[in-house]
Amino acid sequence: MKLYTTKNSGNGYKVALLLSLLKHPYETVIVDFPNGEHKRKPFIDLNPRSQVPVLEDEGRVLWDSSACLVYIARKYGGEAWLPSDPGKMGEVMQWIALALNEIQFGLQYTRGIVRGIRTGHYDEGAELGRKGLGVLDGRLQRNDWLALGRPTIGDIACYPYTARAPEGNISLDPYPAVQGWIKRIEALPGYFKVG
Ligand SMILES: N[C@@H](CCC(=O)N[C@@H](CS)C(=O)NCC(=O)O)C(=O)O
Repeated sequence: MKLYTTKNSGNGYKVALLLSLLKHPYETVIVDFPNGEHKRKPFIDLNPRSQVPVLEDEGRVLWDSSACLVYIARKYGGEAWLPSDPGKMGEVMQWIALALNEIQFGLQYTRGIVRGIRTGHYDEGAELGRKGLGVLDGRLQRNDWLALGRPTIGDIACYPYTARAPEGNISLDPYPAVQGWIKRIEALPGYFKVG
């Protein structure tokens, strides 16, 4: 298995984190973003969106962190990280939806703007990001995990850019339940810190 990513990609890190929690071996391929490797062939043959992460496994190529998490969880994680029961699967996928909307276009993008690697409207992103944090905090005030009472790929998808929100000047102080959840994720066996 090969994971195409960059050193600082929170989306690539989601995939690496699940593989680490599952103790599944893989090879990391660093894509040279500063030299625009992701915008040219052969990389765009792997992902026409010019983005990391990309996963290659047994001749299959998948782009998007969520697609990679779903694939790995179902293929190598048994029923633990994404159960096959339709209702339970739907519960997990709700949180993936939050990761791909409020968290990506809110927390990921505001962090990118602050770090100078992305242009865009900071205030709009910050508002969306705080909306996402409010939803997470509301859920986590009464639950240790986002779905099913245990860690799932919903937690993994939401974790990296939530934990890094302060790098986008969005404080986690108003979200104590989110802070407790971050600590629980960081205590999971096999967890490793990004970078
Ligand atoms: N929804 C995608 C977002 C992927 C994404 O934003 N990747 C960033 C790195 S973290 C990237 O490759 N950016 C380069 C670009 O968009 O040109 C996912 O979850 O994989």
